[in-house]
Amino acid sequence: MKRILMTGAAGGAGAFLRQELHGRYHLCLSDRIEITDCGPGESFVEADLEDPVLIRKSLSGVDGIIHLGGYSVEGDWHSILNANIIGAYNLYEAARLEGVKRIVFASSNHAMGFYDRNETINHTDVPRPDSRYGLSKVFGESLGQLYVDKYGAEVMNIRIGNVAERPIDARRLAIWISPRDLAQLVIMGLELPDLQYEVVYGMSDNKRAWWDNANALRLGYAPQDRSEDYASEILAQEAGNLGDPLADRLQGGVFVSTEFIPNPAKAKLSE
Ligand code: 15L
Repeated sequence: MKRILMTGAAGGAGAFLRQELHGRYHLCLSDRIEITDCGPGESFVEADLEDPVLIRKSLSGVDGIIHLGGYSVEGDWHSILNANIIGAYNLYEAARLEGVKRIVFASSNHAMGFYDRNETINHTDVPRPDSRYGLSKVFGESLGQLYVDKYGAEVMNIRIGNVAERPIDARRLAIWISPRDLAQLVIMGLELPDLQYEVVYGMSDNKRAWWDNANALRLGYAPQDRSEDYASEILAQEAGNLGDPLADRLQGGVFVSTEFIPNPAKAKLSE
């Protein structure tokens, strides 16, 4: 059975993927917080992403990596820099040194959040990050491209929308991904023969999508779940909500409108 290192395994996506991937791989779970509920086929491994020596140790005997670690929402620059940018670099570098080629990177829709919801974008569109967090995901994706081109790594970047049991609001009707659909993409990233560098969108079969996920479908993705099944209930719940015009117009939602300066020329800049 393949041994797979899962960074950030104590987070929400990690919890879903642990359930979905159970029995398929031996999962070496790492996080800053010790994971104490390891089941059969799982073990905890200490690997702070900011500590290159520990990360290298955690990769011994590993066949592939699911990199979920780091900040999964907006944060201050220092935190994002250390956890997401330096952390991702440390992981890729340790993987190169240990000869671990296959990496599935949990990128995010926030790498593309400044696109309008009227636009349908695909894996070839240029990034438009909506936050320091989104910017760190653009860095992580490009880091993968560099390690593929220069060192022969094999990388799948999944721009995850929102993973949950069900979509939680109108925005998520476009970007939701069920745990089993996310697991399908992760398995493709770990097991597809001849993978070099691919970018796919992490969403289920969503009628209201803003993304053309042709690249994932070309690679064999066959999503099982559809957000539309929840649409009438969610839209009825939200009917009459005033909302935030900018967040409601652009794909990244409140990640776009947070700290947004409507008229930079006239704004008094604060530190
Ligand atoms: C993300 O990238 C976050 O990790 C997640 O917490 C959600 O905020 C999600 O995006 C989203 O856009 O809904």
